[in-house]
Amino acid sequence: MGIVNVTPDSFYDGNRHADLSRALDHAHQLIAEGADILDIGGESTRPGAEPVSLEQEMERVIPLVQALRSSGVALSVDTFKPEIMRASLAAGADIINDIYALRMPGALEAVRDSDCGLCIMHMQGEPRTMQQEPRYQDVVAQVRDFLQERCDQLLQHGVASKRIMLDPGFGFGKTAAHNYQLLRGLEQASVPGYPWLIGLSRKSMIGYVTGKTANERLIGSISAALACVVRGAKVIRVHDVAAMREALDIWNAVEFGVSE
Ligand code: 7PJ
Repeated sequence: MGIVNVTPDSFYDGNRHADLSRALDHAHQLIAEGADILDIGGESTRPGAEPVSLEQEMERVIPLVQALRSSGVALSVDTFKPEIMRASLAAGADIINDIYALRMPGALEAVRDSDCGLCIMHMQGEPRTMQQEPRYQDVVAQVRDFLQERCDQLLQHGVASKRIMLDPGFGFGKTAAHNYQLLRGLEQASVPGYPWLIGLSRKSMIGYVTGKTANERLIGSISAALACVVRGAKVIRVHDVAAMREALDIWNAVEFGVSE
């Protein structure tokens, strides 16, 4: 899953894809590099980021979905706003990726009657304040219990289980220690029957270990992503599609062999 940000204040590619044509170029590059899914986001959710208005998010996201709908890859929209969900699905989006796990009023109703895929992520608190003092008794058990509860809720509302992917939410209300405990315990944190989507591309948990800035976190990000793949992750959300694809090609050769 390649990340296409249309958020001028995004922490890594901030301002680079701020306008539609540049975002489109970026999207096409990620497709050429081997992305299977594009994740389009119009509001930065990095710690401390300012919220954007509904109108602004709409203007950023919907034209991109329309422009990319016949590009041959699945389109995911990273949003927690029900209005953006509805408009995205009407414009041709295939997946709704919600860091609030469809907990916003009206979100569940916005996706329930479509057949779109859903990414349900764990987050403690909310983006503005979530990194101030994250606390857990047992991060692995708490993430699992939260995700299990959300799955039960969605199923009760008539959402088919095959539509759902789960995400441990690296960096969302978690210290570096929590993030690595969670990564190590990814199998114990899983809810049986649901695939993991993971996102840790260039996040601070990588810089915490290497001491490097977001621009310098590629190798660390790929390493951590492969550790998630070993533990069963099926979708990897990344900025660097070509590098991730290459790492996965080698991973697949190791696990499944190569043709002669
Ligand atoms: C994630 C996300 C993630 C999912 C962001 C960033 C911050 N969606 N949106 N999982 N992260 N599902 O990319 O650093 O980890 S925005």
